[in-house]
Formats: sequence, structure tokens, C-alpha cells
Amino acid sequence: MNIVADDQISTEPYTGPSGGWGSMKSVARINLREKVNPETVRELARQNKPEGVMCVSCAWGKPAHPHIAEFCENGAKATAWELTSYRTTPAFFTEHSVTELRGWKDFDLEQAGRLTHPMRYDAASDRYVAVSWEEAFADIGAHLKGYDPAKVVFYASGRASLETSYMWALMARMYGSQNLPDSSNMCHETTSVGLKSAIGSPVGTIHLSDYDSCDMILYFGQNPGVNSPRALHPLRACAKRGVEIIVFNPLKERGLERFTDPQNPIEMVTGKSTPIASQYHQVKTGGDIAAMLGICKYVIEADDQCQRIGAPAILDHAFIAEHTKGFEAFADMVRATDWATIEHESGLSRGELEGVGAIYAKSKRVICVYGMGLTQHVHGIDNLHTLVNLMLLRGNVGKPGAGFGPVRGHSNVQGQRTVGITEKPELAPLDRLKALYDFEPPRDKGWDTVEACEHIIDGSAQAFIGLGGNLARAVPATAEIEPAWQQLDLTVSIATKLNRTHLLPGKTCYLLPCLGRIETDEQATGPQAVTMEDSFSRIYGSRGKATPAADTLLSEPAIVAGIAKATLAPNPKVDWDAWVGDYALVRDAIEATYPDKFTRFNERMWVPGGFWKGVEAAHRQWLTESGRAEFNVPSTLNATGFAEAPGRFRLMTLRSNDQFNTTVYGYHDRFRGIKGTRDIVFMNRADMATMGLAEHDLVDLVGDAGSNGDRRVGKLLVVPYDIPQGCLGAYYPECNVLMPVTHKAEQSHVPAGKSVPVRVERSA
Ligand SMILES: Nc1nc2c(c(=O)[nH]1)N[C@H]1C(S)=C(S)[C@@H](COP(=O)(O)OP(=O)(O)OC[C@H]3O[C@@H](n4cnc5c(=O)[nH]c(N)nc54)[C@H](O)[C@@H]3O)O[C@H]1N2
Ligand SMILES: Nc1nc2c(c(=O)[nH]1)N[C@H]1C(S)=C(S)[C@@H](COP(=O)(O)OP(=O)(O)OC[C@H]3O[C@@H](n4cnc5c(=O)[nH]c(N)nc54)[C@H](O)[C@@H]3O)O[C@H]1N2
Ligand SMILES: [Mo]
Repeated sequence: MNIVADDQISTEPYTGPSGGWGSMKSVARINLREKVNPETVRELARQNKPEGVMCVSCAWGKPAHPHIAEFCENGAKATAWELTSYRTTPAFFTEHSVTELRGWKDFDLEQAGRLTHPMRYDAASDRYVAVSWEEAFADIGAHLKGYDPAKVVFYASGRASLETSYMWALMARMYGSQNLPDSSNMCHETTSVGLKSAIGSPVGTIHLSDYDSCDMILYFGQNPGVNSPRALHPLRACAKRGVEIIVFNPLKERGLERFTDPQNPIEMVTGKSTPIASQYHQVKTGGDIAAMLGICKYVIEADDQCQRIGAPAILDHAFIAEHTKGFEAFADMVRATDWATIEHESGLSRGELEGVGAIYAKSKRVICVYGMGLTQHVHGIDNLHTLVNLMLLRGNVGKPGAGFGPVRGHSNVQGQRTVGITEKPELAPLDRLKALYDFEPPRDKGWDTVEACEHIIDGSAQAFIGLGGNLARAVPATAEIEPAWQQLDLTVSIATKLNRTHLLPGKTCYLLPCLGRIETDEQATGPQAVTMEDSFSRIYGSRGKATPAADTLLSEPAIVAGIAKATLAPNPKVDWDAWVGDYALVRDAIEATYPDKFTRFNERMWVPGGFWKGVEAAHRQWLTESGRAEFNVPSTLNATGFAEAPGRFRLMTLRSNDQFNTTVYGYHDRFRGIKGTRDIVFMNRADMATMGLAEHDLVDLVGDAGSNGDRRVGKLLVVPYDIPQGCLGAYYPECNVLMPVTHKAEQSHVPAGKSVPVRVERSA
């Protein structure tokens, strides 16, 4: 069991708000534990401000007029994590074999601190040993030259800057590989595919300022209190203005219920909090298509009625006629769907959904915000298409105060796609790259994340090169991935801290430590700045000023250039050394490749609030096949992709308040009342009664899809919870072992981590 030495396990409901003193305490705790570099306070004060450093945690927007302290609890934790005083040195690796380290928990591995030296795995001693950078690059290059480029994976986790990402994608393509998956493939790829096919733009359409003028927010499957806490400020302002904030989430997430603003002295001193959601609907996991259809049904049938009696219309018929395609087919499907089916599939009552419909019918400017609760389902695309349908009914896109607000994950995950990290050749400007750099880019489709895993499992991938992340831990089917990973011929990880993926060495294996974004990046022409793109398609500069964790570290651009020079034939059009010496030259190259989006890039990167790269759907310009925004008829009302069956549950894999993806900061999930452990499963009391289970009984979760019976997570503590019947919640990445790689969203291939079919067995 995962117990922090000084902590008792407890699972009492949490009664406080999000934010407030609880948040301060949580940050103080991690700062103390990490014995953070004293520069942390200064770096936090600069965080997310014009001319400052952009937070390494999430991709939430950076306002042009920031608060005095424009950081949140989890941003502060991410900062402490990077500026820790602990170090994972060559001496650490002499002391601990890789086999021994594989027995450590995710938390303990990263707690060992920042990596300091380039390391090579030595199979004879089963240890990582220090090497020089020159040796590492030369050997990696020599190996890469011997492979079929189409069998080499270049994975990127969404943190690296636009400059690094551009160089990364260019290196992979000059080498001949289109295998450029990134963490987006496990995350908002459903957005990229679903919004693109329906409205022609693959990203959100709103600006941060749209929160100032909306009169309704529909909030589906995103947990701002944990994953984007700065989003609570505009939400709180909306709540105070009387905006209807209507949440759909199987769990009552505290950040969506009430928030004490740590920036507000009165709230802090009086302990007052602001209620956020005006309505909270605990939809069944995978029941959102049905819920949205219910709202649509109310609105469409009310409009039918208005037409009959000659009352003013509810639908925006002018918008539908001028801008959309496919309305009639969708409306017919909605009229034909009965309420009993909608109620059963959503787990919500007709009265509840009609109530939402009535508010929607009156609201003039509606924003919809969503996250993994919609994207990580087998029918995630149907989730998005139904959401688009709902928004199109009243023209809620392309006008102030209305539109789509997907909340992206990693701080530059959207930007990585913008500058060419993609396995889809049609999304990269290949002809332009060819003209600029005089080489023949690969034209075939490359592997996405799940395809890369399938090729690693079946032995047809030769090498894995990772720019950040912890892929072997973040993907499904971890028990199959782990042995297969070690059969790769070459594994290379560019990283800041040690994680489980690094402990699965291929036949040749390197671990290359890099600077973090918060640190000073000194190059030939002086200290460098980098850029990234947020969830609102805004692009900013960021300059780290903290002392680097070690003077042996290289920057990410320098490491990419080192691998590129050792692998590729010299090309007079690409001067890798000059780029590393001055990142402004990389930005010039980005501008030359994408002249429309990155006009005067170097000049505009410091505009307060960032510059907008432009999103066509936000101007009602629809880059779809039909040239119109498209209604789509959903293929099913159940997003899970599997049928109900006796004893089968829908498991949501969740993030705690003490983690960033596979990085575990601690064992508290404050808002959900969990202390001292991650080995729990949230369960409805009625389901517990049916199974004869009592609070804190131990159970195993067993995979229940196809040949999935041998997938098991053992000895989880049962925690009675306010969660719809038939649904369970437990933590990611521990539960990834329960998911087969085939359990993924249709079309986007995002692993369907929000509805995994499982059975519950009492632990032996
Ligand atoms: N502190 C912190 N910040 C983070 C991260 C982190 O791990 N820690 N991760 C980053 C990354 S990469 C990402 S992608 C984002 C993720 O941020 P989110 O999109 O918020 O992702 P999750 O926490 O996985 O799940 C979101 C919510 O979906 C709900 N949910 C589950 N199933 C369903 C469903 O079927 N329908 C509905 N309506 N809701 C459902 C869950 O109860 C949960 O509240 O956060 C980013 N920010
Ligand atoms: N079951 C289930 N699985 C999921 C999810 C889920 O909700 N449920 N969520 C999915 C999602 S949304 C995502 S985005 C993925 C996340 O998958 P990844 O992005 O692959 O994983 P992370 O945990 O974010 O990666 C953490 C590691 O990144 C490295 N790192 C941190 N900072 C830096 C840096 O500045 N530079 C470099 N080079 N390395 C750095 C550190 O070594 C750290 O150990 O997981 C996915 N997997
Ligand atoms: Mo993500």
C-alpha cells in the first residue's frame, strides 16, 4: 500500500472549498519537502506575466493584465518540482541498479530529484553510467543511421517549446520518419479530429475575454480545481455576474462547486467562498451524448411548437440556413429519440434536461468548456459532434461570448501540433519544408501513440526517441508494453527527472538530462527565451531566470541539434549550431514555414496576453469538406463503446489533486477527501450493498473487455462515494494496466480512459 511515512490513510469527505488556505498549505508542504531553491519565490512572482516565465503545468491562458500572483496551487507545485534541491546524480545510479529502481513507486523515482548527467545503460552491471555528451550523440547517431526511419518513433510530451518542437519535427522528417506522435494523441486528439470535421478548425474558438460577455457556460468533463486552477478566476467572475454555469460530471468536483480566491483577502480571512455551478448534473460516465441530445430535443421541439403557434423562433434559423449543413437529418433523429432512452443512457431525468434546455433557449451567448470527460471515450467523436450540434442550434460560435473552449493539458501541447509535430502528413507543410530545406520529406502517414505502442508490442518498431514524458507509463496495456519496450534496439529519453519509462532500457539506451523552462538558458548570443501556445491559441514568450539544476545540463534545442548533427548528412540550409546559439533564428525559420500564423514572430512574442494565431471558425469561416459547419447524427447514445452487462462497471481513470499526469507529487487528493494513499476505488453505496462490500474492504479490479480477463489491479480500498451507480473512479496511471491498447476512441485513437469495462472482485 502507498503510505507516506508520516501520514495515516484516511478517506473522509472534504468540506472545504477549492483554493483558500487548503491550497496554501498544500503548496507550503511541497516547498518544504523539496527544499526548494530560494529563487522559487521570485520565479513564481514572474509566472504567467508578460515578460515572465510561462508555467510548466497546464495550458490555461495568460491574461494581458495578470493578478499580482498569477499562479495557482498546482502551478506552484510544478515549480517546486522543477526547482527542487534534490539531484539524481551518477552516484545515485551507482548505488541503485535499474532492476532495483523498477521496484520503486513513481513518486519515489521523481523524488530523487533532477537528473544531472547524460547516462548510458550498461547491461553487464544493470546500471546507468555517465557518458559525455559527445559520446552519447555519436552513438545515437550511429545507431539511427542503421535503421529504417519508418520504424523509429519520435515521441513528444506536450511541454517542449515551439522552438524545440519545430527542430524536433524537422529532424525526424529530414531523417525520413513521420512517426511524430505526441501526448495529444492520448488527450485532445478527439478535439482535433472532431472539431475539425464539424467546424473546420481543430482547436477552441473562444478567447479568454469571452468569459466577460457570455451569459451561459456548459461545462462537460473537466476538473478546473485540479487541472487548470487559474480557470477558477474567470469562472468565479462569471458566477458573480449571474452567468448560468451548468456542469455535467459524474463526480461533484469541488472546484466546480465553490472556490475561495486566494487573491481575495476578504474571502481568505472570512473563509467565505463563491458558489460556481448554478446546476450540477451527475451524468453517467459515457452518458453525455444522451444528455446533450436531451437538451437538443427540448430546444428543437420547443421551436417546432413556436412555429406551429407563430411565436418567435428558438433556433437561430438564419444561422442554420446560411452556415450549416445536415440540420434536418439531426433534428429528425432527435425528434425520433424517446425520453426513456435519453434518461436511461444519460442517467439524468427528463425534467433536469428540459430545465437546462429552457435556460439554453433563452441564453444569447453560450460557451462550452470541456476536457477528458468527453475526449477519452470510444465514441468521443460522437461526444464532440453532439456538442457542436447543440451549439449550432442557436448559432453559438463565431460571435462574442460564445464558442468552444477545450481545456488543453500540457503547457505547449497545442503549439507542438502547430509547428509540425504530427504523424498526419496532410497537417504538415511538407512542400514548404522541401522548398526551404531542400530535402524530400516522408509523405506516408506515420504512427500515432497507440499505433506506436502496437508496433512496439509486436516487435516491428526499432527505436524510441522521447522528448519528455513517460510514455510507457501513460499508455494503456502497461503490462504488455513494459517487456516489449526492452526489446527495442534503441531507447533515448530527453528528461528532467527519472521515471519508469527510463527503467525499460532497449538494447542500447540513453538518458539525456535537459534544462527546465524556469531555468536560465545561456547560449552563444546570451540568455535565450522560448515561446509556447495556450488553449486559446495565443502565443507568448517565456524567459527562465532560475539557476540551472546542474552545469552539465544542455537545453532541449541543444540536445535535438546534437542528435540531428550526429544522424543527418550536413545540409547547408540548416545550421543547427546557429539555431542553438540564437533561438530567434529558429523563430525566423518558423515564420518562414508558417508565414500566416507567425508574422513578425520575434517582435510579437512579447505582446502582453500573447498574440493570436487565428482560428477560422471563430470568424465563421468553415474549413470543412462542405464549406459549412456540419451537423452530424451521432452513431450511438452510449459513448463507452461497450454494452451494459451484469457485474460490469464503467471505470473512469482519474487524476488526483497531487499529481501531474504520471508525476505523483504526493498521496493526498484533498478535494475528494483521500489522504495517504492512491490505492482506492470510488464506488456508489448501492453498488457496494449489492456486492456485500463495506467501506475500506479490499477489492481487485479486473478487465472485462474481450480477452481482457487477465488484466488486474489488486487490493484497492473501497471508498463509498457520490458517483452514479454502475460507475467507478480510480487513479491513472496505476489503472492503465486494465486497458487493452484496442480500447481507444474511433478515428482519433485516444485511449478511452474514462470508461474502461471492469468487474469488481473481493481481494484474495
Ligand atoms: N494538476 C494537474 N494539472 C493538469 C494535469 C494533471 O495531471 N495535474 N494534467 C494536464 C493534462 S495533460 C490534461 S489533458 C488536463 C486534463 O484535465 P481534465 O480534462 O480535467 O482531465 P481529468 O482530470 O482526467 O478528467 C476530467 C473530468 O472528467 C470527468 N469525467 C469522467 N468521465 C466523464 C464522462 O463520461 N462525462 C463527463 N461529463 N465527465 C466525465 C471526471 O470526473 C473529471 O472531473 O489537465 C492538465 N493539467
Ligand atoms: N488511464 C489514463 N491514461 C492517461 C490519461 C488518463 O486520463 N487516463 N491521460 C493521458 C494524457 S491526457 C496525457 S497528456 C498523457 C501524459 O503522458 P506524458 O506526457 O508522456 O507524461 P507525463 O507524466 O506528463 O511526463 C512526465 C515526465 O516528463 C519529463 N519532463 C518534465 N518536464 C520536462 C521538461 O521540461 N523537458 C523534458 N524533456 N522532460 C520533462 C519528466 O522526466 C517527467 O517524469 O497520459 C495519458 N494517459
Ligand atoms: Mo493531456
